[in-house]
Amino acid sequence: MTPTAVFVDTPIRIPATGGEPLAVEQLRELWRRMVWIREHEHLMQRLNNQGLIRGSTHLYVGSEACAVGVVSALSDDDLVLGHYRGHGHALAVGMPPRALIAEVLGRTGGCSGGRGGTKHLMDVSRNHLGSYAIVGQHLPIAVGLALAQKLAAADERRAPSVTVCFFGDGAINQGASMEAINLAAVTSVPCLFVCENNRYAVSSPMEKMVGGESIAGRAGGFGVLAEQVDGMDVLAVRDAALRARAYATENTGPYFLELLTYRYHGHSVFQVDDTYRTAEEVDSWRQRDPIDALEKILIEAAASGGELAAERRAIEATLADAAEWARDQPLPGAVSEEDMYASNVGGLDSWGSAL
Ligand SMILES: Cc1ncc(C[n+]2csc(CCOP(=O)(O)OP(=O)(O)O)c2C)c(N)n1
Ligand SMILES: [Mg+2]
Repeated sequence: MTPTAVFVDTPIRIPATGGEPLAVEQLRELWRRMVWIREHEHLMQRLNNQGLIRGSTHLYVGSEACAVGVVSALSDDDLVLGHYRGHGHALAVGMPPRALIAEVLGRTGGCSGGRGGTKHLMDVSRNHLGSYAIVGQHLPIAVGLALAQKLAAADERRAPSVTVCFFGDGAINQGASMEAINLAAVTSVPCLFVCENNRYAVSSPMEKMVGGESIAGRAGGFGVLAEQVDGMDVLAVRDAALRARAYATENTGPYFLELLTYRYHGHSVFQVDDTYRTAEEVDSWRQRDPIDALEKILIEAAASGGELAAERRAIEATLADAAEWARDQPLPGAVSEEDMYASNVGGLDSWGSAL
């Protein structure tokens, strides 16, 4: 029987080392969390193939370094919002796999009671304030939360903190996104915009969709400090997120990261036509796989390949158990007023009152 693994149901956090290299166990933690995400997504693909997921779902395979690298650099008061390709962000903040899988399967026991599904994940207890299905809709929400954080820090009700908003390259052509970035600049709020630029919005290549030299350059046009980062390198992402967070909290202002990444699978599990990109292109990104790259570093630093493979199998087994559990949960009842009002969503009130 394959041994099972224990998921650490708190956000992955690795304090800044002041430029010192991370210890082997810390590198292993980053690797482990990326593997949980990768294997979770493989499981989602299998559940979809078995017809167990109603509607679609969007896999995060290839971009694990983005969620893990950024969340590892945060502090406990920081808030996170994601988009519909959101399983990776949820696992990075520590959402238990059972709650995530049950949600994707539309079952009670899911993080949103099984009523939201794959695109509407939320875990207020872990400062995950939602994944959003409408492209670009959540950037204005993130700016509002960052304003609440600014006010709470100004009168010393809370330590300075940031709101992190993950979104895709497709969101950068939405008017609401541009308005939000501008508003963050003029109101000077600690919002960390994280654009996961995987080069495509469904099947539209960014070269045909995004004018200007770069997405980071667009943010720069609003006067927001911005950088382009290798989104396939978890250590580079983490370093950039540490810089961004330090800037945002010390200066009470926004920061923008454009993470250059890729999705190995189709836009959603329904997109089987891959003719909008070449096999060579997909392969060239797979060669730079973030998990393989870190595995190489770990093996050079002491870990044995066999030990890592065994841990990966244990993670896979635990996820399979979680899926069994989730499948046995009842479907939610008819929609009622329950869960409709903020007073039922403990934790948000304290941020709301900052305004
Ligand atoms: C306002 C809006 N327009 C269109 C859609 C349909 N849609 C869903 S995902 C998507 C592409 C978004 O691409 P991107 O932001 O690059 O994210 P990725 O899927 O690449 O992670 C579109 C157009 C939507 N959900 N919302
Ligand atoms: Mg994209």
